[in-house]
Amino acid sequence: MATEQDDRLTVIVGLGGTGLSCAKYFAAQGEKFKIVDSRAEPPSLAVLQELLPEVECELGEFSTETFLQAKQLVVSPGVSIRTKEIVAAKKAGIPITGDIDIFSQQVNAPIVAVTGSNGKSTVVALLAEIFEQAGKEFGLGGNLDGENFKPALELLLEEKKDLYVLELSSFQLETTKSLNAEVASILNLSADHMDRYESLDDYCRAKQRIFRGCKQAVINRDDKNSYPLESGDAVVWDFGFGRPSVNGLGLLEEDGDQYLAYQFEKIVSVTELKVFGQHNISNVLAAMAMAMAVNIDMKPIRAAITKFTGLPHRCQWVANVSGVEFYNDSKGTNVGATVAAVEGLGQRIPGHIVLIAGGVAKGADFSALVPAINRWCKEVILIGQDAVEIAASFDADIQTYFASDMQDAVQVALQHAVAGDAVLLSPACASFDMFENFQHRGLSFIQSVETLQ
Ligand code: UMA
Ligand code: ADP
Repeated sequence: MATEQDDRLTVIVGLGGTGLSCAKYFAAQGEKFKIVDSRAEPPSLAVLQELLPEVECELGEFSTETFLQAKQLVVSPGVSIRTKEIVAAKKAGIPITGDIDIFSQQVNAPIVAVTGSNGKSTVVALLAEIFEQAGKEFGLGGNLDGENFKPALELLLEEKKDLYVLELSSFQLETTKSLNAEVASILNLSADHMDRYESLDDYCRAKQRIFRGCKQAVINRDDKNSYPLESGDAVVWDFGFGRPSVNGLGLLEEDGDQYLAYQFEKIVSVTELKVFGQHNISNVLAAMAMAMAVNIDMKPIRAAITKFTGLPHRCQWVANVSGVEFYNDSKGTNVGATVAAVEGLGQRIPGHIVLIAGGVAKGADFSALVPAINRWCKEVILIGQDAVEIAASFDADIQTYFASDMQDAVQVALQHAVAGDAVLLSPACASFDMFENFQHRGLSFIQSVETLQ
């Protein structure tokens, strides 16, 4: 009996980097599709028109009719699946998917998958260094930015690799049914993107989807939210700051020195790492566990973790001006990240921190910053659209200053610091009120510091 032909088009929702990669992938597969974007001039339009001029694009306000006529919707992470037209399509039974879901169905090599509120990019960069040292052919993609930007489906258009390392956001996981990773981890969990989630639980549930169908899970002993709620029969590895457990990584003390260790075996001394702060020790332990889960020997792991100097815009040293150290942590885009950066730097310097923070608050609760500020900071300089709202959640005795721009913030910070202090840009906010992205904000900080010298 002949089956009815399905003439409906796959609809790609969003024409940014993800939408473009989906278009290239579907074109290569011979899949019929169109693209919709609610903006008149989406970021990847010009490239799409050059590469695939025949593809139909529907720009401007989303049309429910288009969504209801779709074979499936492939939704970009920047578009909420709670958008009313998508909700209507879902109700009508139209399948909703995303690029990571498609990737996981098509790939035939192991996936090493990393999510978490903070430390994702650092951990995948550590894994990349480890796999390079081990001579593995690997692909790296997902929620990465800057020079490592590579939507996952781009990886499938390249030569096949031994394994794939994916950095995944909660947005990408929302549209992923079963990732089936070889090894998956939620590094840590603290509030972020509260403008897109109803509650922390809701955000947590999106992150949990990383464990669906995984063979091995890497959990953070110090963060219960990193434990799989449904692990099935996955092998579990763990990491944390205490002594290592049976299948775990942790810290061992000997003669006053601290060592990163697996079970009873000391691997490297904390002093051999080039990155600083407890949060980075946690990141290194997580990367070690994930690499061990895919059978990488300790030799390349040791070589990589002692070589790794960290990524730009993450607690990156910028300059010393009159004895005051300047650090750029522009990627600190939520409260948890800024707490980690303040704690890490505070423990390292002889003086106090002048913190530069602020921007787009994303519905966050800034009172969680107060204990770290009270302990390590002498002043907070606030920038950006939500500066006043942020200051209102601080204790009245925290010194605050509202700066007009980055140059003003940096100048005032230097005036209020003394030798031995540090000025830290760690905004705990998104950047798009004043800057193109967090890299632009970090570069603006670096340029402003240069004018002080
Ligand atoms: N769009 C609409 N309507 C909307 C919202 C967006 O049509 O209501 C359109 C925009 O006009 C634009 C497109 O959707 O054309 C943008 O898509 P996108 O925001 O998903 O951006 P991409 O370029 O596809 O980048 C996404 C991730 N961006 C987000 O999740 C916001 C990138 O993560 C990721 O690197 C990329 O896919 C490849 O996987 C960036 C990010 O900021 C680094 N991530 C957040 C974070 O790390 O905190 C989650
Ligand atoms: P992500 O990719 O998850 O945003 P990054 O590795 O880019 O994470 O780090 C972003 C910021 O988060 C850093 O600049 C630092 O302030 C903070 N951070 C990094 N690792 C951790 C961690 N393990 N726990 C808490 N904060 C962290």
